[in-house]
Amino acid sequence: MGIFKVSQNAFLSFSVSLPHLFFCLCVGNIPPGVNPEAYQWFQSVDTDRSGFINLKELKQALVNSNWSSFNDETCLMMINMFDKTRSGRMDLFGFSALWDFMQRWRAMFQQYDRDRSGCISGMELQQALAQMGYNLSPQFSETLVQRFTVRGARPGIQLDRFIHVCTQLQSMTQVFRERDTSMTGSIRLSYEDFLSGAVTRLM
Ligand SMILES: [Ca+2]
Ligand SMILES: [Ca+2]
Repeated sequence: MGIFKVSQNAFLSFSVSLPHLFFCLCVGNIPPGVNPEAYQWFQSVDTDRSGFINLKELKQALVNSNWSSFNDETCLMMINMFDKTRSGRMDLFGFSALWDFMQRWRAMFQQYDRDRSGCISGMELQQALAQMGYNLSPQFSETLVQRFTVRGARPGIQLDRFIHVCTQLQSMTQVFRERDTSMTGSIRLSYEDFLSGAVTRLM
């Protein structure tokens, strides 16, 4: 499954490891705490050589398994998550953290795409959410798939929207848990509390 247009071979060979020669050549420039492969990917994605990755550069670098570009919402969400400088773009350190984040979600996507169709069906999403610890109905998963299927495509969620959906679910669940102090599974919210939770947590 392709994920990145740029340096795709390097990405796919992650588990095989890159030639030692490359690491010997570039390892001296890599700051501590930055993944060497993230460092290499950063050089490819930072096309204007600004030292930062902006939304446009990120969007050009990320692809789904059907070769469609990542959607704007997911790219923006990821930049917001890893923009440590609060400047609307990622530096090398934020980008390295994004690399780890992408590795984890990509592996989960492949694990839960049980029929290897390249997208997550309602049933696959239901199994994924159950294994992630969510107690949600199959109907809820079907609703999510309908909501996040690209218009005109067959039902299913691509990697970008899978990451978006799961990250938003995590975030909203956290809002709920913070208020469900007695862990009863239900909370009372004022209208403005509800809106505040949505506004501050939905990225
Ligand atoms: Ca740049
Ligand atoms: Ca599938």
